[in-house]
Amino acid sequence: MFDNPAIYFLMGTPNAGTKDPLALLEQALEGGITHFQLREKGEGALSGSALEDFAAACKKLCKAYDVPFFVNDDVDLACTVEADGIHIGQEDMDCGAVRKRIGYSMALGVSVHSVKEANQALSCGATYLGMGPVYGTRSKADAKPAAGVSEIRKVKAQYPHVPIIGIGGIEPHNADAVWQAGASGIAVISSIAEADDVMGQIQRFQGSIPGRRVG
Ligand code: TZP
Ligand code: MG
Repeated sequence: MFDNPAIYFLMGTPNAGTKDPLALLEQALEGGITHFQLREKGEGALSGSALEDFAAACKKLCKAYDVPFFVNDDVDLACTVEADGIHIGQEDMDCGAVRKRIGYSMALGVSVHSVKEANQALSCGATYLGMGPVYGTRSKADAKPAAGVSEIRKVKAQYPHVPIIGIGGIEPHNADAVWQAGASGIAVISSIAEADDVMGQIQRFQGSIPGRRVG
């Protein structure tokens, strides 16, 4: 699931602003994102059956592009829509309890900030680790201060085969440090969701992948 460099797009309806969220997701899929996570949070966030319907529509679109569909935090929703994976943070459900609930047919992503948290997440059978915020971010209200890439480097040194996805304030022009630290992918909300040219922006992210630089 993370064999190739990942451009992992996260979005909920509030991130789409004035754009149609499903049209935005489709542009991102068309542009070449490799993973998608529904992260429905903040003012105006959908809930209940509206959220389930939206999640099902996102999953269907992702399936059409053969892109794995993840749900943030909400294990019930992930199970209801039969997501390909769930992503949880340190403040969410205990990762061991989540793994027990979802079994091994679903991928499990866990946000970690240190080798110690990585040890814990991997002992729960985490499929990949999210690490950040690398840079300052406007997209997460309770984000920790920007951490740079030093912890990514440490976790990578300890666990060279575990996929690490960097997140937080990542733009095409600052993605290089994240790849160089050993990340298997970059996770992005605003730089894709708010782009005037979503497909062009994804091309720029693709160009940041070492060995795939353009121009
Ligand atoms: N976790 C750490 S930073 C972040 C999350 C969910 C938000 C990333 O959004 P953006 O807009 O790409 O900085
Ligand atoms: Mg969370």
